[in-house]
Amino acid sequence: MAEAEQTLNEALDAFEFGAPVVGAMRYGRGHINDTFCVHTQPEDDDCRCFILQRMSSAAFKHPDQLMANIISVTEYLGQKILAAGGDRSREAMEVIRPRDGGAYFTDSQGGAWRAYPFVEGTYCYQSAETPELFSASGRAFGRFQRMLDGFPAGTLYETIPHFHDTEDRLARLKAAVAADRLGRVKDCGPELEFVKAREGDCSVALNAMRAGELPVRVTHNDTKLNNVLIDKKSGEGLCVIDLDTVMPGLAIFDFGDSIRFGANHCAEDERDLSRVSLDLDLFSSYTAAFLEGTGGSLTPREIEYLPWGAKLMTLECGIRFLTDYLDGDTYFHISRPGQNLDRARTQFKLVSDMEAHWEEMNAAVRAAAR
Ligand code: ADP
Ligand code: GN1
Ligand code: MG
Repeated sequence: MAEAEQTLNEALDAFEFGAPVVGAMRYGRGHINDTFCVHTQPEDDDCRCFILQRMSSAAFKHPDQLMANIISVTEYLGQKILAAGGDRSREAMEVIRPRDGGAYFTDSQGGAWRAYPFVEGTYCYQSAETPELFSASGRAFGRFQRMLDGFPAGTLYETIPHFHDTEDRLARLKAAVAADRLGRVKDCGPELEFVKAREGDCSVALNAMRAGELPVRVTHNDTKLNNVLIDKKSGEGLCVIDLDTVMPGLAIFDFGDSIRFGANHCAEDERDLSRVSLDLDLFSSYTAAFLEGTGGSLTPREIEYLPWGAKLMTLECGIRFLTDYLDGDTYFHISRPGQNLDRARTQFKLVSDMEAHWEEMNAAVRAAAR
């Protein structure tokens, strides 16, 4: 697919932003969609911003289903927020319909675009600068899950089939190795050995789910710190964004993906692996905050499995980065060659560190649950 800039003007024309558009530029640090911040200038008011996104065609094969999910989830959350006396316009996403009244706009090259109001007065962080900030994100993701407790899960489309099916992710890595499309397998010996030694781990949560020990809930499934907006005034998690993967899933995976991304002090693509480690203090504070946000809705079994959620989301993400590296970087956006391999390496280093601190992680979870 061509650069999103080629059809940006078509997309800008397709939505009614309420005032003349004075600019649009690339925005944010997401790995999947092409995101732009649109500036408008009302005649006698301050400039207003909107988010305009071209949805990734590599990730999402059915934009109609994706948007149907997002509209029903945001409307459901909106009702809950209003009922609780909250601020609907800031605490939940809102879909702006294109002029033709559909849920999204299709450009002349087949690209699917959507728009949201920009949630003003918030920060979006790429790393947990303080434990308080990380805790705020944990409460927000926990609360998000609790708010969706009564959502009719059967009405949701599976926007990315087998998204957190770690066994399937492993199988796809093996297929990429077998294909070795770009001759990159030779660069990945230690990483492939690392995964091979943990093949059994890939089934731990899925086995517990199949055995009925872990319930399937409506979950976010992509709970990175940069997928929650933090209120500038209160420092609290205000609005959970990036709802592309809200689907039936495991609570421990929402917990785990936040730990993977946030409970360390390095970027996902850090090359100096000696700097990559699990920060147990951040782990503990996030655990307490996430449990607080879920409001006691997790079962004892789910709580017991939280460390597995962290380890498996990290292992799985490493497997996904490695697979994409072998496939030729077709899924995750990259800004330099080798970035997906570097990302895989940080994930595996983090998994090793979790294994080295497994008892402490379990003790921290028990302490937070007390
Ligand atoms: P991706 O799937 O590529 O991660 P996101 O939906 O997470 O895309 O958007 C990318 C970034 O854009 C976010 O991390 C955040 O910084 C910003 N963003 C997205 N939606 C909004 C919004 N409604 N208000 C403010 N910022 C937003
Ligand atoms: C992607 O969309 P974004 O950048 O918030 C990915 C996640 C990965 C993450 C790794 C839909 O998240 O699953 O864990 O990158 N999202 C999708 O940083 O694949
Ligand atoms: Mg995102």
